[in-house]
Amino acid sequence: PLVASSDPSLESASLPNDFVWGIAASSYQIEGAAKDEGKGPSIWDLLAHRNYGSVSDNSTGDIVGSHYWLYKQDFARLAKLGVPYFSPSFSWPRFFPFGNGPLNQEGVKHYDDVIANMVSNGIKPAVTLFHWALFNSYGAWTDPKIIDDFFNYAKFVITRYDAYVPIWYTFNEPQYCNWQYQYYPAGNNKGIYPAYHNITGGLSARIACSHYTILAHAKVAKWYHEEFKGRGRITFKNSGNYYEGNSTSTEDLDAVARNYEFVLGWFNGCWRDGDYSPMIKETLGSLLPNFTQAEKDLIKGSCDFFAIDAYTGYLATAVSGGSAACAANSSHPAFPECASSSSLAADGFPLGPSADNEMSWLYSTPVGIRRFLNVITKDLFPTVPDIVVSEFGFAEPFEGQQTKLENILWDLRRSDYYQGFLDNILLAKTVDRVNVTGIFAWSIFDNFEWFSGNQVKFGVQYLNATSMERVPKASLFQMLNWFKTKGGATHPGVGGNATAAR
Ligand code: PNW
Repeated sequence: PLVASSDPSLESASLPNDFVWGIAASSYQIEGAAKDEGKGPSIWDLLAHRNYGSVSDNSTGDIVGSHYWLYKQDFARLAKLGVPYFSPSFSWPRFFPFGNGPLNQEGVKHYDDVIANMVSNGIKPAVTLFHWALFNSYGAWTDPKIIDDFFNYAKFVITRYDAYVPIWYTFNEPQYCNWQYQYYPAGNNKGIYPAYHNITGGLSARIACSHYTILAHAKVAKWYHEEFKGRGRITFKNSGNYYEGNSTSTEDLDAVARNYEFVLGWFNGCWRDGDYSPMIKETLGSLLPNFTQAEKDLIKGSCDFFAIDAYTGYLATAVSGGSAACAANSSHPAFPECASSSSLAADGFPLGPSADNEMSWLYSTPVGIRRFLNVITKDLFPTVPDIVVSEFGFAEPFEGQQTKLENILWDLRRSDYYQGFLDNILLAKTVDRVNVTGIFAWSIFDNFEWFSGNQVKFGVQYLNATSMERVPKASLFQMLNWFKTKGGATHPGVGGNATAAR
């Protein structure tokens, strides 16, 4: 039911030339060079190496595509192809190997060159400060001490590169320190975000991690707004998906609302009154820490636009016993979300074509994205001025699972997903009048996919992990052609200079 069909209004629809688009990635997932040039160990280095078995194929991010060494080639190709934006993340332990101690000059020099090279290739950076690359010797995001460490790192990076970076994201998907499925069933305490592999997780850790993440974002954003007024924009990347009721029963609609509040409402006080959503406060009661009035003032207004990594859509169903009963009982297994979601429709069929087998959460549901943008900007957070889809993407089978390279390069399921997704973004903008101002495809080439390692391929380029060669897939040309037809930002040509001003 969420699969795209052709829409006559697409014929004439087009994008303005300030519509931001490009490709996204994250440091640990593409850089490799894990032990090189003074970088400290991050939680993912530790997890992949020490908690053997955590990553399903036992692979690590030690090498991946060696973007750390090959960024010049990567940017030259993006420039040739006419991609106007690239959204990488920087690795905190490359700047501060021990989180908060001495600065690593080799890391600084590296990112100086990365920014300079992007600029000279005419590519605008949209930089994420924290995409789960974190040195951790204490409780990470469950310890309030990290707020100042993050602030220190963020201040350094933003001060150094702000002249070249129009978009800053403090955090990638803070929802990940929180999401229920990372911590249940009990015993699965290998959450990626706060280095839970050595901390006993559970609800109190989720609550602490969310709390300090929100405060750290707000602190950085406030400083940025004061220091660099009018230069660029700052926000964080949400993770969230579209929900529709499995039926129109009050209980199922309540499950939709609970899903939205516990995923998006938890973190987005910046668009409301600086506080947690009333539903969260009511459900968690005294388990939830309070923000002081000064903190609420800091949080409110700390986001310049709404960014969301939105990949797919689900049907929401009330949990057994009912959401209200669950919310009143903190020992209920589904507490505090008290909602469940499914990617199967009532007839038992998936809502859309499914992705690679390890990505059980990912279905191609492009109509969902159109509706989701409407829900976020009109119902949930009406004060949002504009929304950027900071990641979308689709996984396909890997070599070995599907041995023919030609089938990997001729990635028809991904191409179909891209077409439907982009069309529905355009419809949301032109027909529904949602102010969507940008979109980033995940990812530049086949990356290290966290717990799925090398078994899941999201790239718009195939990566030959032996030769390091990148080969464009059909979906990349599909996206480029789509923007050629529909408009959006264009690449300005090469020749900029990012060293003079520093
Ligand atoms: C994003 N979901 O995570 C991350 O930002 C990337 O690092 C990652 O590689 C990419 O998506 C693909 O997985 C998500 O369950 C993980 O809806 C899971 C979900 C959404 C985003």
